Amino acid sequence: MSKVITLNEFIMDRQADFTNATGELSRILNDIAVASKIVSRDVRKAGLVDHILGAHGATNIQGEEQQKLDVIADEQFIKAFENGGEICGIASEENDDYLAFQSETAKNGKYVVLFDPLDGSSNIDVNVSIGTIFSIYRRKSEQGSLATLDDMLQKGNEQVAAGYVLYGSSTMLVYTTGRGVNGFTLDPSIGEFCLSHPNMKMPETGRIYAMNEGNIDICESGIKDYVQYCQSFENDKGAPYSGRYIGSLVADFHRNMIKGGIYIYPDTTTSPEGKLRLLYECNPLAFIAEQAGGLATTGRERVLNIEPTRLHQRVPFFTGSKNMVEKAMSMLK
Ligand code: P6P
Repeated sequence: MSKVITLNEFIMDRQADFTNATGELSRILNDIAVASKIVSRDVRKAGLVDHILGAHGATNIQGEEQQKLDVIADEQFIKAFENGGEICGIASEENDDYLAFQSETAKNGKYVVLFDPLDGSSNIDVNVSIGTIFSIYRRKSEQGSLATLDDMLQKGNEQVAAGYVLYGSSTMLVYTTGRGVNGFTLDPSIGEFCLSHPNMKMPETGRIYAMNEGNIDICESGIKDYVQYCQSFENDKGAPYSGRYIGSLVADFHRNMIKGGIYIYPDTTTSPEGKLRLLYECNPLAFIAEQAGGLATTGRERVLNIEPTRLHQRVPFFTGSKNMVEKAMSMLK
């Protein structure tokens, strides 16, 4: 039986890879891991504790009812970042504006984190997997000052790290710092994330396409052509395609990381910019997809090249196995 490598050990070992690493990024990743364990504990009992279930009543900037777990998760991560001492500010799906932390310690932080604390939360009541998505940047503003909006509006290719936590049949944390992608599974018996998926690579092709086909008549015809292609032909390994759509981005994305596949959320007549948010959903997953050998585009351009203009801006999102994303893009007019 091989030695169990915990996330802490892995981060410390990898810290040596970075010549000028001073441990700050390692501490941030550990803070995320601790907050994720707490959120995982709360998610696992969501069906039992009435005070958590049900809409929080308030609605977030997306106009979506906030499930109480959304708010709890958001607060958990903000507390971890604010007290960690490395982060000077954050932006979150659940907060209309970015937050610049006020303490002298936090103002000396060199990084900012953008995150979606609990994506897919509308699935909580039906016990479907949900996830956290995060993206870490070096600040652009002067150390010692308050974080600024410019610190948040950076291109995806400026990320120093990105990852997701999947609260599924097990709780997994998957992240990259630009040197490949590694996955860790939470062992609740010891409370540690343990290396379970070293050096993750997204299969170049797959047989799964994930899209809300209810939108098929309100998006561009090339997408309908691609879906019909999947329904009529076999993939380049002679296997028939299958439609699988969980309706929870992190779960659909992670399945494609393991098995290969494509996830498409296009722009539609009702969502002309698409539904998914650039800064804390598409950019971090695009970083991971590319590091694992996959692709992430808007259907026309590389997601990581997009110059952001608004915190909660949305983009169309095509991500997954290289061959499948290229095929889908070739069918767009
Ligand atoms: P639809 C959840 O709200 C989410 O942001 C993603 O997790 C998911 O992939 C998508 O929206 C589902 O959207 O319109 O298909 O219900």
